[in-house]
Amino acid sequence: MRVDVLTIFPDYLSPLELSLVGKARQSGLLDLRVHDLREWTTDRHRTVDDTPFGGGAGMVMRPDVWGTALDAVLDGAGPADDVVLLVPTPAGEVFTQRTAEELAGAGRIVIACGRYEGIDARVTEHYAQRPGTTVREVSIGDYVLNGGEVAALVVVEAVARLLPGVVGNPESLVEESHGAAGLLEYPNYTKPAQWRGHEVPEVLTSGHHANIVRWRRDQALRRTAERRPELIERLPADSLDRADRTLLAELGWYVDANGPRPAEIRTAEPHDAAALAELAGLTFPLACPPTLPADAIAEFVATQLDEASFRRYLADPQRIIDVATDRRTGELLGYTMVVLDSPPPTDPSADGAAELSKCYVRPELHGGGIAGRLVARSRDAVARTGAQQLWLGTNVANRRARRFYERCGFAVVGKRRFEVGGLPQDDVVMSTPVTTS
Ligand code: 6GU
Repeated sequence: MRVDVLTIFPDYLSPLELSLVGKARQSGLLDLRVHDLREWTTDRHRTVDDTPFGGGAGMVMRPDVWGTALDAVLDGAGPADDVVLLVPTPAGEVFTQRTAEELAGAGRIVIACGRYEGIDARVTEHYAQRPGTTVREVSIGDYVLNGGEVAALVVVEAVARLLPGVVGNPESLVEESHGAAGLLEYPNYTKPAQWRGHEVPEVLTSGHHANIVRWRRDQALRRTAERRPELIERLPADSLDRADRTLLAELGWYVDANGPRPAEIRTAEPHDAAALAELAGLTFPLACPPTLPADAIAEFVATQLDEASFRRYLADPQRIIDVATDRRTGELLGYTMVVLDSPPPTDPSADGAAELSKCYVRPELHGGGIAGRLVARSRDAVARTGAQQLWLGTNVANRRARRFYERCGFAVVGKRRFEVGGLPQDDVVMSTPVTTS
């Protein structure tokens, strides 16, 4: 690849003689040339700038000097039809790993480093019209530098290491921060295994490859959620497996068809009654066996899951209702309801037992970890009341629910009859001990 850099400080780019980029130049993978802009000045003082039209502080670089210089460099060696003219400026589009990848595919890059208040705007306007030339104004971040030279160093290094043969082991390009996975990279460790009292995470020395892969993925997700939450929001939904979603739920996210969104888990308030009734009416029928007539389900929904019932539940000090909502829109995503001092039918004399009477999540969000977080919160609330166990009944036919509760630590302890619209249904009773964590 051919790269030309134009600057009034050619020495600023001498670091590009070192390290990987220096080697790439020596081996011919990168043909990098640095030019002194002042070579194209014509006056005695080698002037490159002047005062801004319209007034204001600082100086602006003259278009005539830049025009002569760029014509000479662009018409020199290298492909004439696949050139990117790169202009570093804090007012540019943000330079990212995607930009670097795109530039690595260009035939040729010419970098025009401005100083002072920048280059006369007609220069980019003019070269954008040059056939075979793409002009890109790029910023390397939200801060101000004195000129484009440091940005040119950044761009050349980021692009050069993507050129075939520059990085010795191409594998090391695969799992990097800002790579295709869209996550920050997991932390790395090497010998010694003990250093100043700090140990290497045990999983990394376990030899268990699948666990190591999972641990690294968890670390990458945790770091990204903590440091760059906006990157989490850009993850495609289909790139996230169940373990990812469970972890993201712990970290305060839920995943819908569009990807992760921030969620909020809180105690329900009186104003939630209508949304609770709506969601209950939508989700309860889905938990019923297919043999149960629709009118029996409808009667149950109309008498026990209507807005008036939820108002009563919300006012009842013996009940704890928690909700998960979309943090931005407030939309209700799921809820749990616990009834305190409610012994299980399998053990009617049990003291201090609480019933997980409801746990429902919007069907399109099933498997997204929200229910697990809601159950964890209910369990904590129950623990604070001093209760010893949390139990629930779920229809024998609902194997999906049973598997979910098993993952939450519940075990089947017996059966019960549960009436829906006057029709007795077979439920399994599941229970979990509650301890303060
Ligand atoms: Cl590309 N140039 C200057 N002068 N300042 C910057 C920058 C570029 N990117 C961030 N700050």
